[in-house]
Amino acid sequence: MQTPEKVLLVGIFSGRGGRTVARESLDELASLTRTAGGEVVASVLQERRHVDPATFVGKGKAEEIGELCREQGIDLIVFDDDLSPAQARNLEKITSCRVIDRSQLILDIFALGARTSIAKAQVELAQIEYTLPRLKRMWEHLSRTGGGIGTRGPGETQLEVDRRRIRRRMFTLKKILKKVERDRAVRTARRKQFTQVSLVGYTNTGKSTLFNRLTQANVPTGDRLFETLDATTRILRLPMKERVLLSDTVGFIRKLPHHLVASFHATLECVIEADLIIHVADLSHRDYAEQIATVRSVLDEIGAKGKPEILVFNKVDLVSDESHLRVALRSFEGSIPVSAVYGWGIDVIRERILRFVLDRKQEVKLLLPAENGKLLAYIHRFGTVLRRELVNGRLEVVARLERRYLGPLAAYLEPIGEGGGKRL
Ligand SMILES: Nc1nc2c(ncn2[C@@H]2O[C@H](COP(=O)(O)OP(=O)(O)OP(=O)(O)O)[C@@H](O)[C@H]2O)c(=O)[nH]1
Ligand SMILES: [Mg+2]
Repeated sequence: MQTPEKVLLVGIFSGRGGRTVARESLDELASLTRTAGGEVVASVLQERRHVDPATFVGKGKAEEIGELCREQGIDLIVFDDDLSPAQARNLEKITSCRVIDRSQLILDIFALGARTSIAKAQVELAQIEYTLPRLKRMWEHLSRTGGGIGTRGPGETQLEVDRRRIRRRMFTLKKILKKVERDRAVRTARRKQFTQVSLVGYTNTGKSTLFNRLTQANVPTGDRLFETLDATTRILRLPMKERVLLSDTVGFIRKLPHHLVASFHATLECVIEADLIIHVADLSHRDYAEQIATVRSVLDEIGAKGKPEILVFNKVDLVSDESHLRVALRSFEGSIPVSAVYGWGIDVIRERILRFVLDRKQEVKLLLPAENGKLLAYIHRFGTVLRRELVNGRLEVVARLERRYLGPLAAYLEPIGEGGGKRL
């Protein structure tokens, strides 16, 4: 096996309270680095009110970092915040070390983990969009500093060639992904009658473990950030003959690169289209509240704002401090404590989903004429048939349907029980 690259992490903060947040973010950057196969040797946290436009941390600090890299034999420096192409270039020059930022690291992890063709195409698109502006700056820089006869021409030509090639590739990838989305749209239209429920949450909170628990699926899980990069959808059977579509998908993280969010549209579609969101948080993580806030802001960003949400606190088996659990449940009203691994609280989730489904539906009694093939097919397609019985040559059906599907059945509605029929 290859020896892991030795990595130095760099973060900045400003003001009171800024240090704690930056420290948490740096801890997370360390997990990301390990996920990408690096070994974190040291980290530098600097207080800084304004970033330096040329070197981000300031020239003096950059030189200090360079010194540290030489002493510790460091191969790679990872900055916790986005660097401009010029900053990255200047830092590499001063430190004589390879420099990347958090976005690049996350893109790298996604590239490592992408297995399906959709995930691969999405990651490649995000990477290209990240690289394109940097490529331009890089070539501009080369042609400027190189200068003189004989260097400018080929440099510029090469840039044009590279750009053209990359743009062509971008076009192809977008076309591939469009087609995937079109195919999905057709499938979606077909399954529209199902209530769609989507598991979302910070990365590594146990979404896939919970998904497998609920649906007996076999999605890979693991103690790794961004284990899941695709979307998987299964039918979830509920009590009272109800069914919904449940999806598991990619997790979120703070400072998620915008290019990734944009190019992962196909994977995030199940979240955007969901009628209900099951937000999975990891109660054993000390930053769980901050993670919940991050997930909610990413949901806003992808256009899934304001959807009904059930908040689930997973991994309660790891929490020995009861007051920690009490505080969480009190701060987040309506949240459900569970353990996906031990199967605790799973029935409560099922019941809550069922309640959501039933709230949108209405139980009706219908008296159908003898010739009822089409009507019956419609009821089966859009509703849940609870009972059927032949009464004087006509078919009596008790079914549960969402109100929006009751229109075409209005003429056949019968009163239920004593209180008379439910009005439309
Ligand atoms: N102790 C404990 N561990 C859990 C529980 N649920 C999940 N895990 C572990 O947490 C890790 C992450 O689980 P996953 O299901 O892969 O998490 P995920 O949210 O799908 O993660 P990503 O796909 O990477 O975003 C795995 O090692 C699981 O075994 C739980 O209830 N208790
Ligand atoms: Mg997962």
